[in-house]
Parts: sequence; C-alpha cells; structure tokens
Amino acid sequence: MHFDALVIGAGFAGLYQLHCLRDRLGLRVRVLEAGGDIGGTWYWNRYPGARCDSESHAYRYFFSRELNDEWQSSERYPGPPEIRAYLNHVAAKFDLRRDIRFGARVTAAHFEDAANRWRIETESGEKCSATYLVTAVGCLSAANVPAIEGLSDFGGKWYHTGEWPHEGVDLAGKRVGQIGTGSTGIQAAPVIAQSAAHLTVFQRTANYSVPARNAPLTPEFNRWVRENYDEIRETTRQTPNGHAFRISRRNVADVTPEERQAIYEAAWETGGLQFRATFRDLLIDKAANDTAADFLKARIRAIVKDPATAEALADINHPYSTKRPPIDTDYFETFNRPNVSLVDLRAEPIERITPKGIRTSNREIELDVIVFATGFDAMTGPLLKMDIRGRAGRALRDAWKAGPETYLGLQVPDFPNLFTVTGPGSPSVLTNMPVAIEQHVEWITDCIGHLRSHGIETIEASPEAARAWGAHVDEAANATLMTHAKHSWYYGANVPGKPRVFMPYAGGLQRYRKICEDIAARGYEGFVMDRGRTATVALTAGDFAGAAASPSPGV
Ligand code: NA7
Repeated sequence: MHFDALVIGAGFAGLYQLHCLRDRLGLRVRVLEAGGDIGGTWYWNRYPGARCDSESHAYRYFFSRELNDEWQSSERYPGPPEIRAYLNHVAAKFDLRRDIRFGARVTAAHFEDAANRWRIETESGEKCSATYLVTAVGCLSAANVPAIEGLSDFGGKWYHTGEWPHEGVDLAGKRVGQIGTGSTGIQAAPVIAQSAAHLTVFQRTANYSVPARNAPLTPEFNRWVRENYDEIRETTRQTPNGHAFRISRRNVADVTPEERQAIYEAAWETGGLQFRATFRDLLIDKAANDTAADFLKARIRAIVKDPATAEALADINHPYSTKRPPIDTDYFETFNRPNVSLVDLRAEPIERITPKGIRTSNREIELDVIVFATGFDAMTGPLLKMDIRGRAGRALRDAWKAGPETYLGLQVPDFPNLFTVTGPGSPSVLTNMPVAIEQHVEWITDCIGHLRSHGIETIEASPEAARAWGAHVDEAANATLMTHAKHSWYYGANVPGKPRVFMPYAGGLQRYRKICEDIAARGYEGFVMDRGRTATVALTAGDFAGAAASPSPGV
C-alpha cells in the first residue's frame, strides 16, 4: 500500500505529525507503532516511581487552545497513566487511531531512487511505501542493558526500567538490586524501597538531585492554566529549554553569598528543574556552577545520616546540570531506611552477575531481582535500530559511523524526504520535549506543504549544510560547561563503542526555532530540492546567527 507519508511512532511526536499531515495538508498518512497502544516513551516506562520531570501545565501540546481548556492535570508532575490518558484524549478528539497500526515495529526503510519513494517493512513482514518518511521514535526509547558478564546465569528476575512489565512487578519481600542512579534510578529507588525487603543501590556515578515537590494541583491552579494559556505558551517559546519558567537574568556574582544562599534555599523549597534557572551563568561559568554544586552537596550531607553513605552520594565530580539533572521525591532520605544500602562501584566495581546476585570486587550480594536503571542508547539508538537506507542503498549506520550528521537535526544528506523529529543535532533532550516536538512537527508540515505546492518531489540536507550545522552544534556545546561531563549519554558515552559526539543542540530552543524559521523563509537554504535540478548553498557554522557568542544553553 502506498501512503503520502509514513510516520514511525505514536507518542507525542507521531500523534501530532499525523494530525498535521492528514488534517492540515490532507495527505494520506499511516502511523506504525511498535507498542500495543499510543504513548511512546510513556507506553514503555512504567517502572516504580516513573514520572515526568516537566510540569503538567507545560508538558502538553500548545497547538490547540480548546485542547488546553479541556484538560485538567491532577498533579504538578504527570505520571505515566495521566500522560497516556491525555494522549488518549488527544487521539479521540482528533480521531487519530484509525490511521495508526499498533504492534508494527519498523525494521527497515529503504529509499528507492528510481521511484522517489520509501519502502518500509515491519517485523512481521508487512510492507508499504511512502513519499515522505517521518521518524517520531523518541530520543530515549532504545533500552541500554549493560553487557555484565553472568546475567544469563542469574537465578532471579531482572528488568530494565524502560521495558517494565505492564502488569507490574511484585517486589514485596524481595531482595532488590538497582543498578543506575540517573533520573530514572533516582525516581525508582524510593518507591522500590517501600515494598522490597531490601534494596541495594549500585552507584557508579554520584548525582545531584533537587526535590521535585510533587503535589496535587488545585482547581485554582488549573483555572490559572486555562486563563493564562497565551502567556504560558509564550514563555515556553521564549525560554531556551521550552519550560514554562524563565531563567533569571542575574549572574551568581551579582549577589552576595548570603543572598545567593537564600536564593538556592528558596529554589530548593520550590523544587523541580527550575533550580537551574536561579542564575543565568550556572551552565557557562565554572565558578558560578561551583556555588550551586556546593549547595547541593551540602544538602546531601545534611540529609543522609550515615557519613560514609553521605560521602559516597555527595562525591560528585561533574558540574551541576552538565549531565541531565534529576529531580526526586525522597531519594537521599531513602538511604536512611534500614532496608536500603548503597554500593559505591568506584570503590568496589561489579565483577559479574552470579546465579545468586551480583559480585563486586569485595563481596557477593544476594538478590532476587535486578533492576537495570541503566538508561538508553540515546538519540541515535532508536533510529539505528532500524535498517534505514538512503540514496544508492547507503545505510544510516554507515553514514553515522563517526557520529550523527544532520542538518538542524531534521534531515540527513543522501536520505531524501526523511524527516527526524527531535533528531540528533536538535535541542530535543535539553528541552521540555512536547514544545520541541511541536516546533519540529510544524516545521516539517510546512516544509512538506511547500514541496507539494511547488511541485517539488524530494528534499534533502546538503552535505555542506550538515557539516556546517555539525560544527555549530559543537560550538554551542563548547560554549557551555557540558564539555566537563564527557561521560554522559549526551556524548553517547554510556554505550560501549558509540562515537563520542555531543548530540543535542545546546544553543537554546528559542534560538533554534528562529534559525529554522529563517532557513525556511530563505527558501529552505541548505536543503537540496530535487537533486540534480538545483544548486546547493554552501554554509558555514558562522551562518547560524553567531549563537556561540552569547551562549544561552537550552538545558
Ligand atoms: P541515565 O541518565 O543514562 O542513567 C543511567 C545510570 O545507569 C547512570 O547512573 C549510569 O552510571 C548507570 N549505569 C549504566 N551502565 C552501568 C553499568 N554497566 N554499571 C553500573 N552503572 C551503570 O538513564 P536514566 O534512565 O536514568 O535517564 C535517562 C533520561 O530519561 C533522563 O535523563 C530523562 O531525560 C529521562 P554512569 O553515570 O554512566 O556512570
């Protein structure tokens, strides 16, 4: 069967892309989704304590005021069931389900040069073709289970948080080992500890965390959200990270140490990701960052009663927020429970998994269940899991051998009519995702609309533009302190053998939006339309609005 557009994935991105292409452009669209229902990352992430770190009033679509008015969030941060309920509401309102096939995992997508179309195949052998291929596969959807020797011999059960069984896991009375202390592990540990007989947390890298301070939302707050739709929407568009809070304009050095302490204390009480919005220079000036880092480390030492555990938890050696900053509910407090212990893997690394548990260099810890909160093959992983081939059979896996090469994170040279929503090289994971998703989906929709109204068959990134953009992505990252945390999934460092390239665009979503708009307004500069018929425009990193000159990192 042939479609105008084939969309892979039915999360926030895929649903909105379907709506835009079908209902605004009138295209024949099919969505293929590997999961059994809509939700994307929230279909899979059902681990204990799972919750979105963006606040409910911003973690939503903004394309429809009516939709905003209809939806009531129940808590400050939405949990997976509420996000799925929201997306179900969206799907029903815009009648989206009829064009989505579930349980359809795309395994291959090959571009056929002669016909200018994509040929797509699913795991079950289903085949179809499409003029445009849009990947809406999410950035954090390829689970990373580390290859620790002995896992297959383990006598208990093991789970990755990102592929948690939908029926739940009964941890009551169980000895649970949790590997990983990123955002996920920090959310999961306090909840697992409540039911497990004993929880052992295996920490390789200590992490900062700020209390989330989740709470029920009042009817007054929900009314405020309805009444201030325009302002909230505008804020998410003006900030570098797409959240509904603004980043302070002051620098750390603008205030006295006492004032600074009071500001941090107030932010700690408010809770959430906005802690990093307290000063504008936290991510660009190491001395400024040190003040936040010291404050947060002091909090850990004040909360955790056992001095050795407190020291291991506070022994953090990357600047604050240079890895994805977690927020938590009672994470550090959890280590005061009698049934929780911490294993510092820097002092005693894991040697192997045994039939009975985990053996470190010092001892064997017996376990009934191992929880891998070990993250994802981020950003490129979900794309490279599929066999995507562009012109002349060129594999994306080969094109990206040395790291992802994209133009704006939207297109790849030699892969015509392939659009990657929140692809590598776009702000994506450094933002409140739905806002970045909306921007991408709308840009892609406008672009496809332009192609159709101008009788253009194909569009692809020019190699020169992709090279220039890659240089600019580097430049934007280098203008921040994120280069101090090279051991992060932003750099692909969590997956052995993955190229070490800073993947998201750190120049800020508001700046990125402007760059994308300007490029479209200049006739899609840097893109090649109907290759062979048009000339390419050579670009350099300097063409992108001098973003590195006044860094405003989108994190
Ligand atoms: P992250 O942030 O990648 O965290 C994974 C954690 O697992 C982190 O603490 C890792 O330590 C640890 N890890 C990974 N592999 C191992 C091995 N082999 N041994 C011990 N520890 C290991 O993933 P999350 O799921 O927490 O968060 C991902 C994003 O989802 C999050 O940022 C939000 O955007 C939503 P490391 O730091 O690599 O030393």
